[in-house]
Amino acid sequence: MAETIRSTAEKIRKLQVQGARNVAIAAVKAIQTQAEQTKAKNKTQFLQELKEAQTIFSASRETEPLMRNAIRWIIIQTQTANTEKVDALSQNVSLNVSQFLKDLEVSREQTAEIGAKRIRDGSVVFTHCHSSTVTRLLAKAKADGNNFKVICTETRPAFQGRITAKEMVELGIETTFIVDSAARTFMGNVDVVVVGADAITSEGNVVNKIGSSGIAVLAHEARKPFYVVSELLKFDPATLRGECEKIEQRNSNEVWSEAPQKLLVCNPAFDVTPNRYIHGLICEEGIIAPQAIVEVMRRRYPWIF
Ligand code: RUB
Repeated sequence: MAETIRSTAEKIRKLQVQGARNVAIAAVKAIQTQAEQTKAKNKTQFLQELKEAQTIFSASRETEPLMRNAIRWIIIQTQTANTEKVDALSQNVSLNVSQFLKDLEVSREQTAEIGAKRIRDGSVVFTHCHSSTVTRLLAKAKADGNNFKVICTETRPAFQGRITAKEMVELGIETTFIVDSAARTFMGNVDVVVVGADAITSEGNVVNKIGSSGIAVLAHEARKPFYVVSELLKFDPATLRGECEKIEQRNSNEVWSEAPQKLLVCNPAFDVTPNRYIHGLICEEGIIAPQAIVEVMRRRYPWIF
């Protein structure tokens, strides 16, 4: 097993690489390096290496279908490649990884282009955690000449909201940083809520950073639109077959490292926002009802089934 696979998986596990998109990108790049340095003697061994990497990455963070889908796509391309030669297969993986990264970038640009139109001049935008897809959309809205304010949560326990806050300040967007539990206090002044996604289920429910579903309920109560901004490839096909998306449980030390012994500290990383609280899913296809996800995936990404 190439060292790069283990070390990248470790970085992902420790949140040194954060956010669904960055996680998937890091994993496929490591697979590209592994393929370039392969010691496999034939196609069977080459595929075996890819499958070992798949197992290691899938275990590094459980709630990351974009990473799983990306690796699966690379394996399918390798299985169906019309060659037995290891050199050619290695080159194939390299090309497929580059193609995947390019497509992911195009999806994000299309998503930003579409979603930026929902960020009106003079409005107040609420976001939670750090989603590179959301911050790209906000950067596009700003570049389009809209002046808007952002409210972002700190996002306990790992404070990923600070990454969003820094990015917003760098973009010159007036930003207010609040503790997670202040969300309801501020919701009345908000015009639109935008959050990212880690997983989208077959029912169109969305798994995102813990706290997202509570914010969705608050937005609903205050009659503010709650949008999810996400690449379609965060859809998890296993949910169509009846599996429930696994919710990663993180180390309790992240919440309270010196907690009294015998205290049970729970630290789920994500929660599920039911589709009824989601105004729309902003993705490369356009703004769609989250319930349309299976139909859209069948048309755009049939290999996923
Ligand atoms: C990050 C998080 C982000 C999504 C989407 O959680 O919940 O909203 O991953 O991010 P964590 P992106 O920090 O635990 O990975 O749009 O960048 O894929």
